[in-house]
Amino acid sequence: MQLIHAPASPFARKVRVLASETGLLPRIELVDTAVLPVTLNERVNALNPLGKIPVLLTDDGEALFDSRVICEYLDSLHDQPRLFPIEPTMRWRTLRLAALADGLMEAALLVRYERAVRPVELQWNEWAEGQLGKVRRALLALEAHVEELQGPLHIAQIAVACALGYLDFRFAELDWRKGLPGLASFQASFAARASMVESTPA
Ligand SMILES: N[C@@H](CCC(=O)N[C@@H](CS)C(=O)NCC(=O)O)C(=O)O
Repeated sequence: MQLIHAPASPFARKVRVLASETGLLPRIELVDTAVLPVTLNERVNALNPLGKIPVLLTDDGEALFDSRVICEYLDSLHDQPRLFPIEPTMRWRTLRLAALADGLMEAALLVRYERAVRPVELQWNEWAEGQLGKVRRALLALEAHVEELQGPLHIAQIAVACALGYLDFRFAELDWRKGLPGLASFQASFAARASMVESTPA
């Protein structure tokens, strides 16, 4: 399999962490690519009409996107405990938490694009602040549900850790740990896992 990714992408990092945790990483060739909303990447566009990474090329020749679909696909390929829970209550709680983490990443990424890619004279600070409001509310909600991040490994732990890792990477000035001791403690422990260390964004 091939994973079309970028080292800085938190969405691609989720896939890499899941692959590492489930022993699938040796079966995946990592293919680095640069993707920005303002530059054409013909290869990515041909594989994913949305022009976004990650994209997984399976051994059957399928191009899978987005990161949620790829993670669930990979979770069907190993014989360890499932990272997408099957028991209904656990499943919907976990997927809701993972969606919150993904939404946090999306809002943070949009602010990154606004500030790092959009010409300064076109930047819209109120809009960026609105996105950062989503980030802050998501952080508060994650802190309130931090007990759901305990216990056996599941997809929401991975998604949350990658979202928080992205804030550390691109938004250090947010100082997200302030006032969020539960989340800070979760991240301190999760970030030490080999899967996280080896996928640290650069
Ligand atoms: N919902 C998608 C989001 C993927 C995404 O936004 N990836 C970014 C890189 S981190 C991207 O490819 N951006 C290019 C663009 O928005 O045109 C997923 O979970 O895979």
